[in-house]
Amino acid sequence: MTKRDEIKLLGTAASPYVNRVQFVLKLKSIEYEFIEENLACKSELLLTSNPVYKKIPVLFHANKPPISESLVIIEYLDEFRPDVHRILPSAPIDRADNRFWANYIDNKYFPLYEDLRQTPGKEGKEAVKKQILEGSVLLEEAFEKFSNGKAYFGGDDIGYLDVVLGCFLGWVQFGNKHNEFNAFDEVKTPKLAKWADRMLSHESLQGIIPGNETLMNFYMMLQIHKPPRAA
Ligand SMILES: N[C@@H](CCC(=O)N[C@@H](CS)C(=O)NCC(=O)O)C(=O)O
Repeated sequence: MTKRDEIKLLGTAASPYVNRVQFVLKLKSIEYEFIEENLACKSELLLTSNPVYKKIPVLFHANKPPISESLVIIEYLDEFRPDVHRILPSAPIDRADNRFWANYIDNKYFPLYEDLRQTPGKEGKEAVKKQILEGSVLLEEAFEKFSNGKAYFGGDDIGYLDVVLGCFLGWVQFGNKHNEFNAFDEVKTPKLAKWADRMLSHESLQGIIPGNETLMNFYMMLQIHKPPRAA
């Protein structure tokens, strides 16, 4: 067991990128100290440990250099503790395919939710919702391929893409509720809808997916610091 003071995670509970790291630390039974970051007034620790992006999460492992970017961090943890709950598949081609879809989720799919928040007017929002639903259909196809009839992207157990997409589920639900739509539609994306229910009730995600109040506070902070575009 890693000593508690060996690993520190700088973040905030509402961040899905931070939640990913928390999720992998939990899956791998690694103890750590959580350092709360205030994004409305960034700490010196954040600015000096991630001077390139100035974003959370940042992982500190003993006296090694800090590690930034959630995907980089979870892969580091997978290599650091390979004997407990491997999240990336063993074949290089499967790892490449997993990374491709993780990049799609981070660079194309999830940014659409921020776009939805920032886009003014009903018509504009409907156009973004359509793009989200098209993205969900692509993810449904990816799920079919990776899960191969099993419960998770990782097959019988939680894998890399379950962590990557699973940690967005709190925000997906929040987006659904506040925009009156369903991104993981039971008709258009039935397998993804069932997967989402399975993930949200999975024991290892309990206490990691933020509750509504935490999400709402973060959302209000975004509305102030990054207000929606003018109509
Ligand atoms: N690509 C980064 C994204 C991290 C990210 O966007 N973090 C947000 C919090 S959810 C942040 O720190 N935002 C501060 C800012 O944009 O200045 C990762 O995967 O770690």
